[in-house]
Parts: sequence; C-alpha cells; structure tokens
Amino acid sequence: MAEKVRIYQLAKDLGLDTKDMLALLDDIGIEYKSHASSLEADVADTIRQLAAQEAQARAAAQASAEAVAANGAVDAATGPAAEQAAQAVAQTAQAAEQTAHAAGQTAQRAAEQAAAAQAAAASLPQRAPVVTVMGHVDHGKTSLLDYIRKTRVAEREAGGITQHIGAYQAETPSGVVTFLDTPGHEAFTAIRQRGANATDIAVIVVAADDSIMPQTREAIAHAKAAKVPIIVAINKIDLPQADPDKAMRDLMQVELVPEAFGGDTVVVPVSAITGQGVDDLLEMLSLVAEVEDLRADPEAEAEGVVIESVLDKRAGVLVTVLMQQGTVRVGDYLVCGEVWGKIRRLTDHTGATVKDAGPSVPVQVLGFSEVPIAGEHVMAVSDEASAKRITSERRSMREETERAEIGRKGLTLADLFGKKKVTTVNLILRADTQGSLEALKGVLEKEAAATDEVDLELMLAEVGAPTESDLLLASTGDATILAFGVTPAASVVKSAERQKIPLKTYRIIYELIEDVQRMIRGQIEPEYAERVIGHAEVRMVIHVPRSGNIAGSYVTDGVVRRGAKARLARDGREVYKGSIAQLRRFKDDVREVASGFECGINLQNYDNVQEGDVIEVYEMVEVPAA
Ligand SMILES: Nc1nc2c(ncn2[C@@H]2O[C@H](COP(=O)(O)OP(=O)(O)OP(=O)(O)O)[C@@H](O)[C@H]2O)c(=O)[nH]1
Ligand SMILES: [Mg+2]
Repeated sequence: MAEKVRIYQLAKDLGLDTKDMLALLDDIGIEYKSHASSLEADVADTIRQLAAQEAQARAAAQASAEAVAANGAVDAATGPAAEQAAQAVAQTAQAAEQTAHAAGQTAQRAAEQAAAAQAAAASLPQRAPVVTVMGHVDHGKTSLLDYIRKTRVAEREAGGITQHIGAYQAETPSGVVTFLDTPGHEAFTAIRQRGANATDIAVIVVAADDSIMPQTREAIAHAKAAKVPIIVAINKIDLPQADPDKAMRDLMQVELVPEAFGGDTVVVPVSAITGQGVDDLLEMLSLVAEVEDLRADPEAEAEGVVIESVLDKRAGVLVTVLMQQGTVRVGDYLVCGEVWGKIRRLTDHTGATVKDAGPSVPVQVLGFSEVPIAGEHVMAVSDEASAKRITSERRSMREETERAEIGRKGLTLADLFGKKKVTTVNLILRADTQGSLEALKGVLEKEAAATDEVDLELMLAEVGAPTESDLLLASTGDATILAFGVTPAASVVKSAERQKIPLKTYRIIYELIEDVQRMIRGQIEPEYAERVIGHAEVRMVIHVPRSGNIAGSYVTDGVVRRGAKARLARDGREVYKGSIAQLRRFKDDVREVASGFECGINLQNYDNVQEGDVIEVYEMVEVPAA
C-alpha cells in the first residue's frame, strides 16, 4: 500500500462513520484539515491496523461477556478479590476528587455541564443541512439548483438574474437538503453575507469558461468569514470552451487548493445543463453534512433568521424564514427586530400550505403588518402582549440612541466652512424586497462616495410600489423616483406625468445603477483643460506712448488670437500669465494672426516684455466628464 488515501474514503473502506474516523485521528494525534484531507500511506496503514485491532478487541470483549454470563457461579469464588479491587478504585476516586476540589469546583461543574449539554445535543434529532449556493453572476447557480430540484426557475426571473435570495428544499439520495440561492451581482453583497451566515455549507459555483471572477472572490470571503465548509462546483463543463483545469489552478490564488493538487478543497466538475457531476456534488454535500452532524431541537423555543421579505401588492407582507431551532405554527406570534406578526398562513417552498415548520425548513409567513429586515433574527413569543412590548422597547431604544447621536454630533467648523458639495441629487427608492432595497442603497452609497461634487440624498427608501404620497415628496424635494421590481399603479404614473415628476421603473439592477451614474455625471460641472493654439517669438520691443510696450513678434506655429490666454516664457521660465489684450498687423487691430506672419502683441497688464521672450497662446476647452 504505497498510495495516499482520503479520510472519508478510508472511513468508507473500513465501514466506519467519517465522524468516528476523525475522532480516531484526533485520539492518535494526527493532524488534518477536513474529512477530504489525504493521509500518507503509512498513516493509513496504521489506521487500518488500529481498526482491525479494535474490531478484534470488540469481538473478544463480547466473547468474554458471554462467558461471564454463562458462568455466573464464578462470581462467588472471586468475591473477596473483587472487593479489594473495588476498594482500591474507591480510594483512587477519593484522591481524584480532592485534586478536583483543589483545582476549583467551578471548573468541574463547567466541565460537567458541557458534557451534559453535549450528551443532550447528541440525542437531538438531525436536521437538514442548509447549503448556500454562491458565485459570480451568470455562473449558473440558479440553473444548478433547478437541475437539482428538476424545476425551472431561472427562466422566470427578470433578465435571468436572481434578484433576491430563494430558499428551497431538495430531496437527494442522502436526505433532504435546504438550498439557498443567492444573486451574483455585485450589488448584493449583503445578501451573500446573510446567506453565508445562515448556512452550514457553502457551494461556490465557478463557470468553467470564465473561472474566478470578482463575485467569486467575494463569495469565498463571505464563506470563509462565516467559517463554513466550502465545496467548489466548476460548472458549465459541457461547453466546448470550458477549461475546468484553468479554474482549478485559479482556485489556488484564492487559497483553495483542490484535492487534485494535494490540497483539501473538494472540487466537483458539473454541468447544470446535462446534469453531469451533480450526483457527485450531492454526495460530497452529504459527506460534509454527516461530519458536521447537524442537529436541532424542534421542541425548543422557535428561533431563526429572515431570509427575505416582500411586500406583495395582493398578498401583503410575505416573509421567508428559516428556523434554526424550534417549530413555528399557524397562530404563533413572531418578533423580528422592531416588527411582529401573528402567523396567519405558512407556505412551503412548493407553494403548499403547511401547518408548521421545524428547523432548516424554509417557510413563507403571512401575518406581518410591516416588512422586517432580511437577515434579522426572528423568534416566537407567547402572546400578542409580549410581541408588542418587545418591539416597542426595541423601537424606543433605537430612537434614544439616534437622538443621542444627533446631540453628540452638533455642528462642526468643517460643516460651516468645509468643502461644499456642488449639488444634491434627490432620490426616492422603491423596491420589491427588503434585500433588493438594501442592495440598491449599498450601491448608491458607493456611487455617492465616488464623487466629491454630487451628493445623493435618499429621501425615502421603501419596499413596495411608488404611491401618490411619494409624488408629493418628490415634488417638494425635486426628486427622481426609481422603482425596482415593482410596478406603480397606472394612476400614479399618470399623476407623475402630469406633475412632470421623473418616475422610472426597472427590472434589471444594472440599468438602474447606470441611470444613477448618468444623473451624477449630468450634475458634475464641466472640467476645463488648456489647449495650446500657437507660439510667437518676440523679435523687437516697440514702445508706444499710450499703449505701453508692444511685443513685435513672429508667429512660429499655430495662431495668435486676440482675447486668448497667453503666458510668457523667458529662458524657459514662465514670467507672465494672462491674456492677449491687443493684436495688430501693421497699424490695424486684427482678431487672429497665423503662423509665418509678424504682428504686434499687447499683453494684458504687462509691460516688461523683452526681446527673445516666447509667447505661448492657449485656450481653455471643456473636458467631457469621464
Ligand atoms: N452550457 C451551460 N450553460 C449553463 C450551465 N449552467 C448555467 N448555464 C447558463 O448560464 C446562464 C446563467 O445561468 P443562471 O443559473 O441564471 O446563473 P446564476 O449564477 O444563477 O446568475 P445570477 O443569479 O444572475 O447571479 C443561463 O443562460 C444558463 O442557461 C451549464 O452547466 N452549461
Ligand atoms: Mg441566479
């Protein structure tokens, strides 16, 4: 046996649970990073021997136990000896107890509690792993989930872009898995972060024809920050231009070393179109999930996280939650940040109405009257009174801190004399979900920070379609209304047209961002740059009584123009900067003199011109904003 072998493979060969195998490695002090790490051949052999010995020992123990049971009479004869032994054990135990006392009772109690908690946790029922699929835009996250779920969601999305998180459950050969889909667009950092935080395992999708892209890096960073195991799916391997090997090599740049290169990152090549490799991916997921040993108490107080919240025109506020422990039931009261609701209806990911939802089961809740913030912690409370009390306490606490901040800030000298921004662009933002809204706010903040000359002011940012009252606000603030993923009522559109209030609707996030960039550019004052139009050499200084000194010059290149800006260079140094006040050919005032001609130049407010000076003539031209 000269071959290296991966831990989970060895466990499988020996008929052990991967978890037990890891425990065994821990016991004998062998370091590894994950179940996918490779073991050296000699280490693997040692493990095989140990496993064999253990199996033998177990068999022997069983045999002797049977023997003892069979010969109950032997007990009597060995009585005194056994008693002595028991006494010795008791003494040792006493000594040990005293040592423990000396070491401190608290430590002992803590250890006992931890052990008890562990024992209790181990007896809890298992829950489905929550797998978040992340990666760069269009790398095939939604398609991959579609393949797994055998449904088609990608086609229904506007522009084929996942605008917000989706939560689904899929039946796989090794059990139910909860999947969270996330968007790849850069605007959705917050959603990816939220996804990574609500997750047990991250699947990073990398398209084989595109390799690692900015949002791939970002997704990996989120997964690493959340300290969750990462599995890489190299997708689109069916494409002729696919280069999965390049993607593998590129993974090293982001410190994910594939197993094939001696590392321990599980990389699975897949195609969401043909389904190739998808089974391998699911097997890897179940292996990792098995090692993680995910358990939750369905009877505990219900607690979880808001995955997304939508204001639907007909259905009202719809909130997708994922419980991490406990079970939510129709009629329960839920509190989430500063909002609460009584569950009127629960809908599972297939759209079916359900009575309850336990840990790891994504479910849509109808019953909130306000839109909670996605990513927020959610918990069940016993009754309406507690729900109201908790939310109102939270609200007043926040308001208090806000007031304190304003008080502390005051007015600074910089506020009074600091660099004034040129203009403010007022915006009213409307979006379909809290997640999109946050994403858009994030991008707009970035855009505003990128320019010193324009301030973006968000007068209002809300979930739901624009209303008449938005129009009122827009007209007082001269604001533009940007609606993303929501359709304003026809009456609102008409009213906006009548009042000439710009109201734009978007389905695709890039388009909204581009428009905002255009609005910013439109506000920026044009920049000017110098453009040299000609040079003249001073050949002779002519003194004219009333006009002062005139530079008798020869235009060496370009043109000299009356009124144009000019600078005077003497021995290569600039000695004057101003403009051309008067330009003459012979006795006549002229507007312009071209190269190769002589002329008299009178510089504005400058008399000290000397023979040999060079006059550079230039204009200021507008530079289009970048
Ligand atoms: N040939 C091929 N095309 C794929 C594969 N997976 C996805 N695609 C195509 O790639 C495009 C993008 O797929 P999506 O699943 O919408 O990508 P996504 O990663 O969810 O994109 P966002 O949600 O916008 O970040 C679609 O046109 C898919 O048909 C694949 O394995 N092979
Ligand atoms: Mg998608």
